[in-house]
Amino acid sequence: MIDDSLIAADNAGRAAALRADYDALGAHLDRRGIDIAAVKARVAAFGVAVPSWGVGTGGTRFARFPGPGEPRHIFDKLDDCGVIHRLTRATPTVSLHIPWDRADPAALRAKAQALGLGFDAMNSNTFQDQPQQRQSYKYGSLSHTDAATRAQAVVHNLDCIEIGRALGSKALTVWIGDGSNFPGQTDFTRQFERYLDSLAAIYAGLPPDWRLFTEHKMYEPAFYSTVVQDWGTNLMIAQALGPQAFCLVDLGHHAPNTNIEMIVARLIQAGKLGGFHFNDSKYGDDDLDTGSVDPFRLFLVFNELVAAEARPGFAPAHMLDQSHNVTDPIESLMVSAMEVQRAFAQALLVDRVALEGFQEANDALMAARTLKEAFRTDVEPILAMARAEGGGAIDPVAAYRASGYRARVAAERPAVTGTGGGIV
Ligand SMILES: [Mn+2]
Repeated sequence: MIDDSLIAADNAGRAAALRADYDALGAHLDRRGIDIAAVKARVAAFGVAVPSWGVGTGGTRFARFPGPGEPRHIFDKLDDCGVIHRLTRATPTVSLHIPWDRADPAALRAKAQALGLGFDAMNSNTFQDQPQQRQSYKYGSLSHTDAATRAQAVVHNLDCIEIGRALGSKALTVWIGDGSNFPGQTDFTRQFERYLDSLAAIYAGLPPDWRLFTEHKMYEPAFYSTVVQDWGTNLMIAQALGPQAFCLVDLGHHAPNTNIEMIVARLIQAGKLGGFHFNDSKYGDDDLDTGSVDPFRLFLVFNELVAAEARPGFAPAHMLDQSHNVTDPIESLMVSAMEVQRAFAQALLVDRVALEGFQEANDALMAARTLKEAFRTDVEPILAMARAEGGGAIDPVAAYRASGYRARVAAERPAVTGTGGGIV
């Protein structure tokens, strides 16, 4: 799909400048007592999962504007995910959404293997009705007042686990749209109790080496209240279910100015941080590209993650979860994966011994300066060198545009003309 020779040709024109920049940064970091090769090795080993739905154009509650060459099905989506990983070497796994991606597991495995991809967490969908579905999710799923509707939603999640087992996945992320749109519409406590009962039934079906992730979301699609609205509720769920249950933090699902990095620290302290949905947000929700609005916040989140690395069994899952309405989704996902790597690399540069010293001495200015020194460092040569040495592109967007991939798949895949809303 992306010819090796094309990447090599594009890299050839950039290699000398990259080498010079990398060597200069290496000398600079050496003076700070940091081994650039060690940072590069950590970056090269760092992967973030791509959500299968991310390679399609998203939408808003107003409308969806389909782009050219939209993937028709999961196999097209895997092709697009393969391109992202081929060029960035940063996205080795794909996260599937059931039932959108339902297909023969053997065929899925073969396709993914051919593209050098694996499967990340499975995502269940009980927020929309499917053809031939007996009970409707209009008024909720796992927390629905009707027992048969709740049971149907539980069975769907167990089905997702079965599919995931066949694919080699090791985690289930439970998605719901449950909540309310009017004060008084639901009883907060009874609704949450029903949700916890349903989740306990799902948790009981979890293989011993799997993790279950729940994600808090302040609003949307229910705008008055959502069942899992904040990290406190999320932590209550993980603690009620047991040791295989963890909290997922979606950076966008917080009120503006919320101190997300402190939430991350709290969940780490409780031993319940499961992982992330990366994206960015200006006012609310989760639609903007990772690192596009507030890269400093992303860095501060990674600062907590790197600080927690020494904890036994600490292995958070990383996934992008964003909606692309005005860009080519492949380009947005490549740039976003690199932004995640950038924040990770910057966090690796924090002088933690010095930072702790300044904290203990109450030297606020020097503590803040220690973080800023890491954040201000342009780590692009490290990321680019890691990509190049891994067989990827020094400039993935440039190589992608030179490849003509989008025009090629647009010729193969029929144009989508639907005009419906399409938020994911
Ligand atoms: Mn999310």
